[in-house]
Amino acid sequence: MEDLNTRYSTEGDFLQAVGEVVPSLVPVLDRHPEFIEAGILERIVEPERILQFRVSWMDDDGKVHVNRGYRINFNGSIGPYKGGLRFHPSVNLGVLKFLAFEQVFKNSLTGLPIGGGKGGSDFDPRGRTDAEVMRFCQAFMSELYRHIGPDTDVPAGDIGVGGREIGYMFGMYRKLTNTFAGILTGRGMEYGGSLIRPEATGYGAVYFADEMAKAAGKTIEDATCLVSGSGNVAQYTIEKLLDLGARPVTVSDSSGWIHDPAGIDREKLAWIKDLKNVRRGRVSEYAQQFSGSTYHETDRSASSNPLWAVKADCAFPSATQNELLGPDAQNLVNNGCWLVSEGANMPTDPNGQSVFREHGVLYGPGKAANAGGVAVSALEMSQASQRLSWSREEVDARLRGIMQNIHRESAAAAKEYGFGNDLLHGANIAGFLKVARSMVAQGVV
Ligand code: NDP
Ligand code: 2IT
Repeated sequence: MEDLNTRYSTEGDFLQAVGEVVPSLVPVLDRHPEFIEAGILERIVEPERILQFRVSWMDDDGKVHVNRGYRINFNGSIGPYKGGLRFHPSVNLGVLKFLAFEQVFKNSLTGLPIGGGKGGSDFDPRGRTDAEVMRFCQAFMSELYRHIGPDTDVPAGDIGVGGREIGYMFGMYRKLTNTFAGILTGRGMEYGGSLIRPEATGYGAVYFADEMAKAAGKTIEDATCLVSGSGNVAQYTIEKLLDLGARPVTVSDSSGWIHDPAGIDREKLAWIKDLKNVRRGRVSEYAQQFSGSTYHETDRSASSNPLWAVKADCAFPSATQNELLGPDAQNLVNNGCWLVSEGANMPTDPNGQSVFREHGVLYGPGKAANAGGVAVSALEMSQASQRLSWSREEVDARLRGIMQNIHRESAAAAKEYGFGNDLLHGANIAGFLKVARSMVAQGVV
């Protein structure tokens, strides 16, 4: 950590992600001196390759813009690099390195043959027309296409990259290479996508919550639930919560959040999907649409987010990293919250994690709880290479099985290495072991 802190002192999110894993590995390295001899720890924190490129594009008024594009091939020892693309103004190398590092462990946990990668750009899609987004996606792919392939690296969506962007990028890849190949996941059903991929991250986060609750002799049925975000992950988290009889009462976006004490039902959820996916509006409109709900603007300089101070049983942070800090975790605990399942990547900071640990909150860390998205991406890759498509029921049953398995293996690893019921340590260890063994087997490369 000392070496990393010096070398990468400006990459705070990356240092935080590594810092959350290293303590879990201490007892593992004690038991496996071969990992120390093979320099696994020193190697696993360095990306195998980082690509950075210029993305030049023209807006609707003919003005030229330049953004930075990235793809990180973090660790390919158990399969082709796999992980999303994020388009958001906050994207930089430190953010993408944190996401790619997490992805290595997450992808290993799915039990499927996928290595870890991540990429994206500091392009801001907000307020851009479809034509501008298309030109940006085409410009981005006009460089990325040389570096990806079904057996090399298979990107997908993340913040700011959904079905529309995947479609535009796939079209450009096909034109440039004259091949129809499974080089992106999250594709439309008409051109090689998988049923349940759009739903998978949110559904998976709720399946994981269900597993945690059951293992503790509890249930999320009738539970009041806080959800942050209003994008892909948040929408399908709410949908699955409704399926299981829970009561979601909040959503948010980067401007503010909504509290709807009556509960967000299916009709309101359909309205949110249209607002965010079609009209691309702001959640503030919800309060005008549905009486009894309230809108609160987010104060970015505040040390806590009042969304997490709403009284509830369970929390599903599903927006972005470090959106749930120590004081937020304390507010949740004070109000009796007993379960947190992370749809987002690294939404809870280390202080928040300590509060959950101290108070015995059932805590599903992102790399375990949100692994359903990438797991179904891997199922999309399998279907694409077989040129077959599986039914909704089959993919959903596999997703459910994978989430159960991740829970079981993380819990078992925690116990085996002396961390009790701590799923954060357990997920880190279970994810690490498969990658570390593969790296040892493949020699010093
Ligand atoms: P979307 O772009 O669909 O939605 C993101 C949501 O989070 C929007 O409501 C957005 O608000 C809000 N948000 C984004 N950045 C911030 C910010 N800095 N502060 C507050 N709110 C913010 O992305 P996804 O739903 O796909 O991703 C959400 C999280 O889930 C991310 O952490 C992502 O890495 C993670 N994830 C996604 C997976 C997937 O399959 N898509 C898989 C696993 C994890 P606004 O509308 O204002 O931009
Ligand atoms: O963080 C993630 O796991 C994702 N954004 C999904 C990655 C993928 O390849 O489906």
